[in-house]
Amino acid sequence: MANSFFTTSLSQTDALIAKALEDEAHRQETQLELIASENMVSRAVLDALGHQITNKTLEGYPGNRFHGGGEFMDVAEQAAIDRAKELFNCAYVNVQPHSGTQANQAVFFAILKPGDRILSLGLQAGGHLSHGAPPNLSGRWFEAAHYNVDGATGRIDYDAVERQAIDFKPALLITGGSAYPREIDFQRLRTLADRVGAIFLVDMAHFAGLVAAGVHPSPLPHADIVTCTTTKTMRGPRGGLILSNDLSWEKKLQSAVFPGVQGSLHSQIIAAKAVCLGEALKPEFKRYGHRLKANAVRLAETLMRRGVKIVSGGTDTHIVLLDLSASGINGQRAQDALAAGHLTSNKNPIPFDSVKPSEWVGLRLGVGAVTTRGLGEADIENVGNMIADLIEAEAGGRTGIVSAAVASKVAGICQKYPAYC
Ligand code: DSN
Repeated sequence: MANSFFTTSLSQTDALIAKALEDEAHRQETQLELIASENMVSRAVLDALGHQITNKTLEGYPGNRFHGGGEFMDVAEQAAIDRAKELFNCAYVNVQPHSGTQANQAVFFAILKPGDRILSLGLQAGGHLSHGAPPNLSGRWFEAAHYNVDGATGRIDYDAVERQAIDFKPALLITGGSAYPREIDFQRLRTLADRVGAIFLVDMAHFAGLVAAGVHPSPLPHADIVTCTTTKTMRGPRGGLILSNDLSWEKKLQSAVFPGVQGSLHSQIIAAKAVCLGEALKPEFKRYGHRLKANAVRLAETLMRRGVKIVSGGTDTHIVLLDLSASGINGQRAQDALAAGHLTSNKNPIPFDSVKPSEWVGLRLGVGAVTTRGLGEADIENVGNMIADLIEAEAGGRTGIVSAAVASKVAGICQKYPAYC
């Protein structure tokens, strides 16, 4: 007789959580997701995430585990490693980090000592918390300084970074982040790292999918070590990767992930990473990458035509960062106004912004999820106009009327491009 523990569905056993998941699915189906760190995974990735391989406990690496019964998980993890190597054309990959932040933490554990110096892109300039920001472990255990963008161009001020690096002498130079919308001059930073004797780390969490699709320069020929997530533009499961072309780092990085900062691996996530990396090797992913870039450019151009200021005057990635300082509303009000029109986004600092989130005047948009959903440039232009309408309405105290009209248009787009249902 079947054991009901294994056969009873969630909806039959836990009404509260079943309803929360159902509501979330409905939210995703009926709203347009514009948060730059989000995307939508394939049904195949979802299948792996929900598989009973989640039961498998393993420590160590394929072929060298601390527990028995790992032969099938070895197949999945080795596939993830091999596919990532092929995709990013690199010699070393670790697919076990539970997140991008943990990937960075493992790199620090492998190559730094407490108190060592880190130089990274500042948070307000688009950097990431895990690159030495004061509230993060990396900011407490290391001495961190941050470089900035040029106030006029919104792009990294490489001359200033050079002066700062020569003066600060970091052990680790980091670039990449969460809200920097432009391509980065990896070669110039590589040369600088060599000049000051620093190790060079590129965190490509946001633009990894663009690199994989061949529509963005790869940091791998330049960086000592590269980290990324498999979410965002990679449109895979939540988790991180560490990559390198320099095999002299391999031993340190392997032991820094396990047993350094992590214990047993997340089996279902690694299986899903393998699926996502396999998808990214297919020609369709290249087409996706091209559409992603074209959609981001169209969104930036549409908003600028409507008088919305865009940090750096455009984008080279999937990110469009709005500067609302002249609009009369802050990032939170813009986020709420877009939410009323069923467009999901997040308030964000812009360069030289306040450190208080409640005062930020930026709004970060990303086109990863809507591009996966199928929206093309004409749809994105419509969405850009809706966003401009909502910002103007919020500034003029008319959000209610405008948001109802936008929500109705968004409903039409969502019906035209259904997701999982
Ligand atoms: N770093 C956060 C973001 O970019 O939204 C989470 O990935």
